[in-house]
Amino acid sequence: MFDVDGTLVDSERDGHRPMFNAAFAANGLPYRWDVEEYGRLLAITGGRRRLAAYLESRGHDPSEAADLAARLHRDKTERMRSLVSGGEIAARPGARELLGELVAQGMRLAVATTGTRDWVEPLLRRLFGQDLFEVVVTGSEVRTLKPDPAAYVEALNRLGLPASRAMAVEDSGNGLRAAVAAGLRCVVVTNDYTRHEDFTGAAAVYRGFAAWRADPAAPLLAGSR
Ligand code: XBP
Ligand code: MG
Repeated sequence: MFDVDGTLVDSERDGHRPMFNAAFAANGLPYRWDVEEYGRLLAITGGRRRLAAYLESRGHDPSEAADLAARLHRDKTERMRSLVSGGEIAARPGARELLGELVAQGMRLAVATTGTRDWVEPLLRRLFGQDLFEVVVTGSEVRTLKPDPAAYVEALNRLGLPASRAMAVEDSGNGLRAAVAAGLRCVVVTNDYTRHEDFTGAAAVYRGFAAWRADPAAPLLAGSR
């Protein structure tokens, strides 16, 4: 069960972040998130929640912040869809190869993300094909986002599997906590934004898919334990 943002794709710094900034600009707002500030804001999962929390921190009252965040997020989601359809978001190196190896071993694949379905679905279709993932649960279908386990619980339900028969792959501490709270073992594949986070409880931590695939003790490639 794979996370998307930061895991299958490096989508945050040069994908979502500039699209949030374009939405600010198009709506006449002076805010711009640089690489560093966006990294701190990633602690709040979900683009709309992230926007609302930020707007409140900039002095917008909570109900105005919620409305404005919803409007900005719709705008940003459209921009993200265009980025995806323009082929601007690539798979992380080695991700496609790993997925192919897992399928060849007869594993069933799923996605559990807090991202919005409107851009997640076209992205997965474009990068990995229509039918690779048997189940795709996005942030649009669950009430609570990671680190809450809801997306993983829903994905397990749709797969019809207990957590003991599945495994999660994540890039972040929030994602790891969501997976562990759902009872899943979790491999972490870090990226520049997450490599210093606390991954206590992970089954393994790798810097990338190449490192994972090269590791003879790799938990999934070695079969389920
Ligand atoms: C990803 C998120 C998402 C993206 C932006 O977390 O938190 O909110 O940053 O996408 P994870 P949306 O990788 O743990 O799923 O704007 O569509 O929410
Ligand atoms: Mg992630």
